[in-house]
Amino acid sequence: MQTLLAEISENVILGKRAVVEAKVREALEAGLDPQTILNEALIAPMSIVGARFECGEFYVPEMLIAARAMQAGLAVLKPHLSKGGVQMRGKVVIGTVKGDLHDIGKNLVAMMLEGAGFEIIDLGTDVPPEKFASVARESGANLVGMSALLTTTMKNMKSVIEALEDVGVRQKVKVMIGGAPVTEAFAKEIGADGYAPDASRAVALAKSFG
Ligand code: B1M
Repeated sequence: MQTLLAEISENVILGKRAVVEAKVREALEAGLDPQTILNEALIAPMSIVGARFECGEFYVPEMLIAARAMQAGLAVLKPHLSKGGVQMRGKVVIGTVKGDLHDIGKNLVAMMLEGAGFEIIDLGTDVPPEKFASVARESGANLVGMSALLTTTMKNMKSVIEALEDVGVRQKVKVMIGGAPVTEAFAKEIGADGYAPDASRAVALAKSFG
C-alpha cells in the first residue's frame, strides 16, 4: 500500500498525469482511504515540487505539469471525497484573489465544502475585489472564501473585505481565508472571520459559522 502511495507521489512530481490517474484508481480499488491518498500522495508531493522550485532545481513548466498531474489525480478522487445528496447548509462565494493564479488548494476547499452540503459559486482565479463583492451581494451568499498562495497577493484579501463593506454586505457574510502564506494572525489583522490551514479545517470552520 505504501508503495502505491509513493508511486503516485513520485509521478505527481514527475508530472506523469496518465500514470497518476491510473495509480489513484488502483489505490481506490485496493481499498485505500481517499483522504490518505489525497494527503500523502497528492498534496505532500506538491511541497516537494515547491522546495525544488525554490532551490532552482525546478522551473515554472515543471511546477505546472506537476500541478496538472495532481489535478488529474484529484479528479479521480473527487467523487470519493465529496459525497452528494447532503442537505444544503449555505451559499459560499469562493475564489483566488487578484493577481494570483494558484487554484489547486482553492478547488480542494470548494470540493470539500460542496461535499459537506454547501452551495458553491466558484469565481476562479485572479478575482478582483469588486467581483467578490458584487457576486456576494447578488447571490445572497452567507460566506465568502478567499485563497492566496503568494505573499504579494495575500494583501488583496483586505481589499476584498473593504469591497464587501462598500457594497453593504460585510455584516451579512462571514469571511474565511486560507492559502500557504496566510495565518490566523493575518486573518485577525485584516478583519476576516476565520482562517483555515487546510480543506478539512475549512469545512469545520464554515460549519461553525452556523
Ligand atoms: Co507557484 N508558487 N508560482 N505555481 N506554486 C508557490 C506558491 C511557491 C511557494 C513556490 C516556492 O517558491 N516554493 C511560490 C510563492 C512564494 C511566495 O510568495 N512566498 C510560488 C511562486 C513564486 C510562483 C510564481 C511567481 C513563479 C513564477 O512565475 N516565477 C508564479 C505566480 C503565478 C501567479 O499566481 N500570478 C507561480 C505559478 C505556479 C504555477 C501556475 C506553475 C502552479 C499553479 C498551478 C495551479 O494552481 N493551477 C504553481 C504551483 C503548483 C505551486 C506550488 C508548487 C504548489 C501549490 C499547490 O497547489 N499546493 C507552490 C509551493 C507550495 O505551496 N509548497 C507554489 C497544493 C495545495 C493543495 O495546497 O494551495 O496550500 P495549497 O492549499 C491548501 C491550504 O493552503 C488551504 O487548503 C488547501 C488544501 O489543504 N487553503 C485554504 C488554500 N486556500 C484556502 C482557502 C480557504 C481555506 C483554506 O478558505 C477559503
